[in-house]
Amino acid sequence: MSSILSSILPAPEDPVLSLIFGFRDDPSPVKLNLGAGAYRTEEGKPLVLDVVRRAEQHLANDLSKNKEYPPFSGLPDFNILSAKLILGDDSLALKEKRVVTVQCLSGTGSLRVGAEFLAKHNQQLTVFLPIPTWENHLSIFTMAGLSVNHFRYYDPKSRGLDFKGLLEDLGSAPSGAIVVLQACGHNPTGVDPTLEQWEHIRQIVRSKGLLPFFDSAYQGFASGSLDLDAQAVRMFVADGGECLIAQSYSKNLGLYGERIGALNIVCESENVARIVESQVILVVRPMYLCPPIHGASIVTTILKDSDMYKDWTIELKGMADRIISMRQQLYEAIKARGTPGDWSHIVKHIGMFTFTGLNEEQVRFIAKEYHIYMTYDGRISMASLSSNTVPQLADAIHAAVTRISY
Ligand code: PLA
Repeated sequence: MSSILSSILPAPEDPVLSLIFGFRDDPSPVKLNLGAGAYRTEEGKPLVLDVVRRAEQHLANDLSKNKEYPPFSGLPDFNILSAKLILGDDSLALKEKRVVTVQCLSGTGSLRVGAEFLAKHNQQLTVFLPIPTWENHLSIFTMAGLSVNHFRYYDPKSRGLDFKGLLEDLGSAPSGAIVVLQACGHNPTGVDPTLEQWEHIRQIVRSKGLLPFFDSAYQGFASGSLDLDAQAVRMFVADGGECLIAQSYSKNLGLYGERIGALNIVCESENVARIVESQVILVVRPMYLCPPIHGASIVTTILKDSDMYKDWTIELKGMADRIISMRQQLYEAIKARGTPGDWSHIVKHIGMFTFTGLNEEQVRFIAKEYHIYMTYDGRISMASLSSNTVPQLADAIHAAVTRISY
């Protein structure tokens, strides 16, 4: 009998996986993984928020809850509360009922459902991604059938925003094209536009008739404030124009494995929203019928209860502040070693990640000699560092920079 499966070629080597395997197979007791974008405590452990434990206990004790299928678009309360969280309680778009919200499999699932929807219904099938961006964006949009283009975002020289390049590239994008913008805590660079720069971006996006698709994976995790981190999104929604927003609760509620998030589509009228919702459901149903209920129930319990909500904001700020203090500690430690170069970008960057500026050779050297693992583009997760591991990383960076030239 001829085999179909045995003739399949292996997938190309994934740099992220080779990093994970490298870490896994390293026998060193001091090995440190800064490649994964997941929060760790000062003790290097994964964190389940207290408020999440409380919500889960509350759900377990509530015998009125059952395990029926939810609607295709997810739990209605979850959707309303999620839309309010990103758009603000007083959002005009919400009052005018022109926002469609669909519970999805976290940020990735929300992006994919949005991409499939746009591939089916948007006239212009080109999507513009920042250079660089979260690497999965490319596959998500390509696999949905959209054609991917890029716009300049990061300037390696200044280790900041290439604002001029960004405006030039968006200024020459074709009308109707989709533009992916990260709402805050840009992955992998840690570089966000200022509010003033966002306003310029908004003007160019609107004047060129582009469709903004926000990826909001880090709301509250960047600045420590849910409202501040939503400012860019709210600025676009306030002008009355259309946009899409993929929301994730992986980082801000630490619900990584629950796969809980939402896709919001802001339309120009209630009537359009109703039609859009009917079509989004046609994307969802053949893929996975309806989303899972547990993560959505946890989020709903917390967002509904003012005490739990308040406790969440405190725990969230605690995580964001710890990350910010890791930036300061790492910067001071590198400075104290007299490492050549300007390292102030470490404190200027925001969110979970920093683009260190280390090249691939330096990254490999650090893994081999110091047992510290990061992605080959030199990205480190600040959320995986602790006061104990900062000196180890500062030593490694110092050695890499002084022994291997840029
Ligand atoms: N959007 C951005 C910008 C992200 O960085 C990530 C996760 C997601 C969406 C998707 O996360 P979610 O589906 O859990 O909501 N990026 C991680 C994870 C943290 C990964 O790629 O494995 C990262 O390390 O880049």
